[in-house]
Amino acid sequence: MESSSLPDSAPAGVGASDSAFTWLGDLTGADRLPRGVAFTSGAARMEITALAPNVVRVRLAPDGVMRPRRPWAVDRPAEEWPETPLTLDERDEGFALDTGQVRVRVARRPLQVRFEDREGTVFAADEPVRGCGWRTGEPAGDTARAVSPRPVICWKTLPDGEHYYGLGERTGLLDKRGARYTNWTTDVWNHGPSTDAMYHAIPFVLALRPATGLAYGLYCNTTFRSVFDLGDTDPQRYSLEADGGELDYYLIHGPTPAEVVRGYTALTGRMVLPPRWALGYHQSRWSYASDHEVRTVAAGFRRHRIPADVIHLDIDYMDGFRDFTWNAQTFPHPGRLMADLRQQGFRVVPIVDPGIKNEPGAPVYEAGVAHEHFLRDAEGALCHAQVWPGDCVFPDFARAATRAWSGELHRGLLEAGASGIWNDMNEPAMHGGEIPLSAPAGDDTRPATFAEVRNVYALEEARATEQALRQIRPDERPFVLTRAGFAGIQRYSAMWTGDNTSSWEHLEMALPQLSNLGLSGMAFCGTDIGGFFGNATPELFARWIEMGAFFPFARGHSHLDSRRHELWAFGSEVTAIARRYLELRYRLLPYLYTLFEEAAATGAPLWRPLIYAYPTDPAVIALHDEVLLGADLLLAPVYRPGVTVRQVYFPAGAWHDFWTGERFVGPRHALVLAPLETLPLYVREGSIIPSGPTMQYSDERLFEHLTLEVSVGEKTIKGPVVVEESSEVLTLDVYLGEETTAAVGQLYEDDGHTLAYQRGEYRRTRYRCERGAAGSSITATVEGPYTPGPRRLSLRIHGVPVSAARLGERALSIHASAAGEPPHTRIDLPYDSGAWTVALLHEQ
Ligand code: MIG
Repeated sequence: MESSSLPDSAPAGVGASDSAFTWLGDLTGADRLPRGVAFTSGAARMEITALAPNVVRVRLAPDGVMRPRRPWAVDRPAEEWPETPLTLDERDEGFALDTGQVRVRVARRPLQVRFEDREGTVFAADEPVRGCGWRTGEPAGDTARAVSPRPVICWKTLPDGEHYYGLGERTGLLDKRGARYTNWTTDVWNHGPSTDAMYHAIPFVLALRPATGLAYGLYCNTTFRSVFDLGDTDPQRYSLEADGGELDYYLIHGPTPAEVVRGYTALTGRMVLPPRWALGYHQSRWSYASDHEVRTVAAGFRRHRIPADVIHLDIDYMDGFRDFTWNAQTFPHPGRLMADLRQQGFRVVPIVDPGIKNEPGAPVYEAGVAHEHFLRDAEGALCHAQVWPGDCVFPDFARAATRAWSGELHRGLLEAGASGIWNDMNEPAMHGGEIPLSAPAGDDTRPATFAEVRNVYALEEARATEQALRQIRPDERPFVLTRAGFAGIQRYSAMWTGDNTSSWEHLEMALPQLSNLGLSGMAFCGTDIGGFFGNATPELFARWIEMGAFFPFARGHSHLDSRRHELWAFGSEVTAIARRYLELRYRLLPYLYTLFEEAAATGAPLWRPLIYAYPTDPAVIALHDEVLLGADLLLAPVYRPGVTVRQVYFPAGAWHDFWTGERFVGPRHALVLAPLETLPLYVREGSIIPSGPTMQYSDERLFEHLTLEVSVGEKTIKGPVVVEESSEVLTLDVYLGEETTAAVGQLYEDDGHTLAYQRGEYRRTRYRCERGAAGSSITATVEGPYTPGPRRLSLRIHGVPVSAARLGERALSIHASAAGEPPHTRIDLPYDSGAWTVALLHEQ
């Protein structure tokens, strides 16, 4: 069975002609609310409230009745946001609500809304002719409309020079202006640049006007199927449209893209810091079919000395594809297998699909039926359809009791030694049957139909899985991987972009796809490295692993009919490239981990399109093929066959070639050499990048408190390890240059696997280099009680030749860079005392 054959049960498109809609009329009343104002227009009611100075919510109920709160995506109730001062001003032409950062103008005839920033720049203005409306007349006859309350729409003016990003998981290029985007979780087989609905549905768009640097976001708060029309039907206006009966959107003002993403993730949540091992390389294939095969793959990594941390088990580990079972012939001793792999530094993540085999007599099925955990249609019959185990029934994850029940079913897998869980097929995907959109779903306290719940099916499943991991192993951070999702999925899970293809187009697509996911709050994302369908050529695979080594989520995966895609399957040249780039990923783990902490704290993506950091630069509006990893690394991957030269755009500032040290001063374009083994990679001048040793897996060589046991006769004495030549080295690369007077960097550290960091058990070290005419000084300051293990320190100064260095009174030896390294001066400190200052004398 192919997922290709699974029908897409999405109803035919919203987006009817204007005549089917009634437009909001004149304002007839206004009442103060705790956080805003309620306006009326005949029977319709519009509530405008402020959650923060830059976050404003607009709700419109055509019949005047506000629907109960749906906490699926926005799980933080309005009352929990801090007080936001709001001034209200009433004039002849209408009302003005002012948060200090945003002014909401409400016009009377007709009732319309527009926003202004402090300079008076108007944005997200209701389009004068239509504005907000709702469908009158009969539903179009498809199931969604028949069962959901009437569709609603809001048209806004689309100014020249405004560009659109985000929208979750999207194919195609970076800037989304000029097309329509449906938000409806779909198993899309063989997707390509013009595919619309994807596995993830994230009804969030980030708008940017590069000319003025104004960015704002619109989150359409409906889990019903919804559509953004961003200048498709009319180049002068855009719309948000939802099958659900209430128009509900949050406007998030920046003015920077970073502030928009921060506001959007304040609303929909942020990730829990993942365990550090999840930042390592993951290896998967459909399917590693036996204990023996898994061991062989694991051994292959160590034999080829390619770093990796995780092996995923696809559906063939199960007995007849039944969740929570093992195939007794092919995986006779799962506990022993996982324990042995752990000895070699490997974790195991098995797949779990939502469908439970329709199998009277089987315990999971019987328990699910007895406690009403499975979805039933409106007539009360169990919904069933074909998935891998055959005929299946489907848990209603929108019910708390079902989540708890399903979560508990994971105990066996986790106790046997699984480290995380992979949720597939959760759009949900099935064939030969469907879950009707009229099927009742959700808790008794929040009854809904499947029309409202389908989009959050994966979100709620991932939530159940994440809760299970936390409950069953309270000392460990959860790791969940999901194929589908909705706004807020970042709270529970990492994601991958589903079934891509081993083609150059799909490699290219990964760049904007992951960029837009990051802008949509989903920082922990990646594509199947090497491509899922089909066979990668050695060249394609080499380019994919070069790029994929920098994916926030780095996993190789391939279809069962494809040729082997393990990293050593393409000959020695590609094996060496895979080793080179994954070794680099592992060396950069201190930098990466610091970025993950930033994502967990602020929602900032790791994988950033250039508009994120350079929003006023017109050259980057549509620049889809370069990305920033954090603030300091610029990647310009090659994604075409036979190409060994590419154009790179350098935004403002100076950039150092990571491999050669060549310096480029932006803004400018340059042609650079990129032979097969080279991913053009640049470091921002003014940065300090922390890195660690090369490792085979993420906790092979930790900067941790190791204890040394010395046996003296009968007695064992325990004590801290002394810093010696063999201790690990933390490297700080300091990038300076002619005009640059300061460089800064950060290192975040904690134990890497528990939630103790949430109670303050971490250390943040801030590095700052001040450059004078004759010399520089580099200072490290620490915050937080966590103490990493003893280590030496290497400072590598790029861009300014150094002739002498001191730590206090102590002269430090300096070393020239070796041949083949980018030119720098290395200064070794005997140990890292946490807080320190090193003085440098420049070569005159
Ligand atoms: O119908 O579990 O996207 O990663 O290997 C196909 C088998 C089901 C789809 C996933 C893919 C996985 C495959 N699954």
